[in-house]
Amino acid sequence: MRPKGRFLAILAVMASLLLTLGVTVSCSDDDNGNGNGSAGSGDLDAIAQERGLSPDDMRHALQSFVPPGKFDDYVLLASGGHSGQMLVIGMPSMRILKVIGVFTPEPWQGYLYGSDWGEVANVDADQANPPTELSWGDTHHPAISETNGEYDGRFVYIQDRANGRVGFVDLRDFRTKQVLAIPNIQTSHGGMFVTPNSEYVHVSSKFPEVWPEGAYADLTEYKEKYHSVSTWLKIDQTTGKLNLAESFQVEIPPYTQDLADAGKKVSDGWGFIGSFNTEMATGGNMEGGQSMEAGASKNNFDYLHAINWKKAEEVAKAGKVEEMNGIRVIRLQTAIEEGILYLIPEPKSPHGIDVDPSGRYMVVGGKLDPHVTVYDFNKMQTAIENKDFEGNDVFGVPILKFDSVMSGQVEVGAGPLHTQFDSKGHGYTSLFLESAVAKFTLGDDVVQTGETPYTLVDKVAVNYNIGHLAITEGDTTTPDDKYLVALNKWSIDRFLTVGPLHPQNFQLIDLKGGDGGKMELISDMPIGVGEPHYVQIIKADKIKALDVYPAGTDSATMQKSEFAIEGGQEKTERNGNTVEVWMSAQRSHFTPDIIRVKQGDTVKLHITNVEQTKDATHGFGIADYNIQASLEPGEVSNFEFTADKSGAFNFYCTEFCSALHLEMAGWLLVEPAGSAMAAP
Ligand code: K7E
Ligand code: CUA
Repeated sequence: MRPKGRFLAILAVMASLLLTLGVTVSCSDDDNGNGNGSAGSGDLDAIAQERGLSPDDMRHALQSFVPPGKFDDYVLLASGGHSGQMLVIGMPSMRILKVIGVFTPEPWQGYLYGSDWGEVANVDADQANPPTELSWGDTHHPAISETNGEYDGRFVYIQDRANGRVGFVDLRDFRTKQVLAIPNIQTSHGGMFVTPNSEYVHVSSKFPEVWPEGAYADLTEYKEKYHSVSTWLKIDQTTGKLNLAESFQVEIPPYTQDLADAGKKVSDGWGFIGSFNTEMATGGNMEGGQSMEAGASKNNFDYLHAINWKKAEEVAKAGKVEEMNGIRVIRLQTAIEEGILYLIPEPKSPHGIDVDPSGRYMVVGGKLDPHVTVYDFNKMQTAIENKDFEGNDVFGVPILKFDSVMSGQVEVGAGPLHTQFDSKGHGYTSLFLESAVAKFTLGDDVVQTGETPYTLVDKVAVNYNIGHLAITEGDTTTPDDKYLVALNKWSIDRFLTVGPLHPQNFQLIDLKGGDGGKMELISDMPIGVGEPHYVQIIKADKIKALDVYPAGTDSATMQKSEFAIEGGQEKTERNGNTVEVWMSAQRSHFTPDIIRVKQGDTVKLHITNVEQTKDATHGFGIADYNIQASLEPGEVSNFEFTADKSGAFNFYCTEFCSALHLEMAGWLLVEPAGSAMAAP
């Protein structure tokens, strides 16, 4: 049994916590509550006993609890993995606030269900793989826009690992505004990251692709015909959209490029990409060869790629590029000659590469090596100046000497993958094999706690098989040192069983301010979709989201829609075989509520939600036509479809908007072709 004294001590802590929140607490042990809303410690004791909660459980509950009606301090933007979505989660409560369709149709938002959102995904269609044919993506790494190295809460980008695309979500309304198929890339991994002033968002290839894009070449021609690139997509500062014409790519060797990160502060202007498979293995375990897994793990070192993007930008401006599929490409030879690309040896099947808040240290985890390797950007610059090379790779790219750029190695544990940082000179590395987070010190110029540089100082166990991890404001120049989230691939026995496909698990860890205190795991959050690879966590007050759209907004452009109407301006017009309807939606009716067309007509529908009341969202779904839209207050939605099926089709409001919501309905009457009846 638990000692009662410990319980009372915890209760006293809880009482003082509640008092600071302005809650009246009676501390008398025998006050069992009197029904007036104040809670006696005796109540808490009894509740804990009854529910089998330990003092630690109770403390953790208080650490992560956000009372009903109160807001979270942070917003966590998570990839949804192969669900193709993005998740918006409040922190520390870990309550899901929104699921955003990015590469996947999302009926709740009417995303890719007939309205003009279809255009979002269709613009910039890739030549080889038109995104229209794709209804899934593998969202990996979200990247929040930055100003001076700080998250600024304007935009977020996320890449599609599977199909080499990038999605842009506007944080004014948390909706996808652009899906761009990146030219000359088939699969992507290295990214997303934004440069410290959101000049560019970076994505590099995962596996190399045959060039010209879409051509065929056998794997025997891998070295010659398969190509990789590092892509720098220009961000329009007003709209957040990506502009291909002002973007550029740097060709890199056909290794398998992995995670990437942007330089910051002292290293601003550079980007870093890890790689594996410098062996250029192509598999073939049924063709007399080795599986990729074996072939790609032979070398003791792969290469960290260092790219001088500011120089690349100048070289692109100077026209030393090839125009390929709508983007300027700096070919590999040019990149070498202009000093844009350098390689740095990284040990044993490396994975993550992460740049610390000072911009001086680059940390690489080696999946098969218990160490993290820390490189020093200043040493790297000196080595480049002194041409301190150990030679060139087979493509002629200079390789810097490992010992000249390495600053320290720390034995952190089994299977190090990714690293985050606090503001006090610590790195936190996820240990996939060990299922733990290791905390260690960086170089002595950034360690602010008196601890010895390059030593392991703390470790916390997680459940189980952690991939990424993220710290509040983690990828900025000023991390918040408050919480860390462990993104675990397996949950095994942590939740009720819901079949063999177990949820993934986010675990919230208290960082104790990043100084002396031991890290502490405080809550679990099962994730019911995909594999949420990576997250970024931003202070909630940095996001300035709209409550309602300004009247008549086209949410795809965030401008006033040319089709916007006010109440009383509704109309229907016929032009040849096209019927165009300007409709309004308002609690609890559509006007007009009957649309009459002939089979085969083209129907153009413009629906304005004329309400300006918070949360007065309507939906618009038509039976049997696969059409569904979300009409948020002030929003205009446009549809164009062919009325190819005759019949009387009910349409209705799909959001429970009012007491008479069920009455908010109407008819699409499609008269059979050739019938004598005359639709207006
Ligand atoms: Cu390590 Cu795709 Cu970010 Cu996953 S990558 S873990
Ligand atoms: Cu409008 Cu329900």
